[in-house]
Amino acid sequence: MLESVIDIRGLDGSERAKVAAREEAPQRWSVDDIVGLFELPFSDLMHRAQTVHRENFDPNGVQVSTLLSIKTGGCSEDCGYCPQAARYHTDVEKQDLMQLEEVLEAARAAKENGASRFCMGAAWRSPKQRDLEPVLKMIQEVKAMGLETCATLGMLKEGQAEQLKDAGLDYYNHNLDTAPEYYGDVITTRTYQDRLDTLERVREQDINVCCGGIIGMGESRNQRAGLLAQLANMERPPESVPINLLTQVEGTPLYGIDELDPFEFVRTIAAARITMPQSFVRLSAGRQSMHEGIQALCFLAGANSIFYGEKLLTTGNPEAVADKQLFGKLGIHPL
Ligand code: SAM
Ligand code: DTB
Ligand code: SF4
Repeated sequence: MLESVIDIRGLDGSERAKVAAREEAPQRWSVDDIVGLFELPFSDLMHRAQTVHRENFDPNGVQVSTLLSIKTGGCSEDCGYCPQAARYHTDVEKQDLMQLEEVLEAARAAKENGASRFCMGAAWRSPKQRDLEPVLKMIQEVKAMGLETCATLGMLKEGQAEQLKDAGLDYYNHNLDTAPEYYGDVITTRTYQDRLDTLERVREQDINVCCGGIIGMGESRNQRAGLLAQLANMERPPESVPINLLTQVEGTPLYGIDELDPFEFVRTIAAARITMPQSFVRLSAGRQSMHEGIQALCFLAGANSIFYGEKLLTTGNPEAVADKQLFGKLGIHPL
């Protein structure tokens, strides 16, 4: 291989590390390779993640998205983590599809607060054509405000991704959630393959893919690595990879499960950064319960995107002022 004949004698430490990281990077990540990353001493893992991060991104820039739940609750699916599933008894109040003007008002506020992307989420298994049409209008108008647009509406049928593309959609979020072998323990009303099919439809239309998962659902380390292997080995890895820490909501089956050690979450972010060097890795749900120090470690591990604003879809997120202060303390600037 060409890289193996590079003479590293004249390089300084960080340059040598870059060459080493390039040489080590396999084309395809096996689950065992990724478990190997998780097993590294914490400092070594962080160093590798930082090296990869600095080769590919401005290390102090973080992309900022704001989420809005445009249709809430009453969902027919059985995702074991989700407060919006109709079958679980949670405090979420069902709300029909929002009116265009209300959505635009929220998008305007998000833009004023510094968000560059506006993500609209709907608690649907899959959008019906009569539901999709008003959403297409929302996408067109939000885009016209100069914001990037993202939507997460469930599974897409033939032709729906094309309509979203024509409306100006920049990103479609659809998560794999966990490793294939743990998936059936969490969701039974749709398959892993259904998710891959939707992602394929999004890709075919050249819409950017936002796809990640949830950590802390009782999965093993092997399964965390298995989720990352699925993402990293895609023909084109997702442009955006949300790593959510499970937000436990009373009434959902996963409520009360053992909490994940925060360092394991940081390790997952670092492994995502190393295996998907050019993707934005989003430190997604779970920040409200996370100490600032752990969030700082996540940024150090290569997370470079967050959700900003007091609410995610139905659960809380840190106060905007607190995030501004954190960015200030860490010298991070929004992208
Ligand atoms: N209904 C659509 C779907 O499932 O694709 C879109 C909305 S759904 C709420 C979007 C994603 O939010 C889920 O795939 C899941 O990864 C994440 N999510 C939902 N509830 C969560 C929770 N309690 N903690 C962390 N992430 C969660
Ligand atoms: C993603 O991966 N995380 C966001 C977004 N995509 C849609 C959603 C997190 C939801 C957390 C639970 C809630 O607020 O209902
Ligand atoms: Fe419905 Fe999406 Fe929640 Fe699953 S994650 S129950 S599909 S809203």
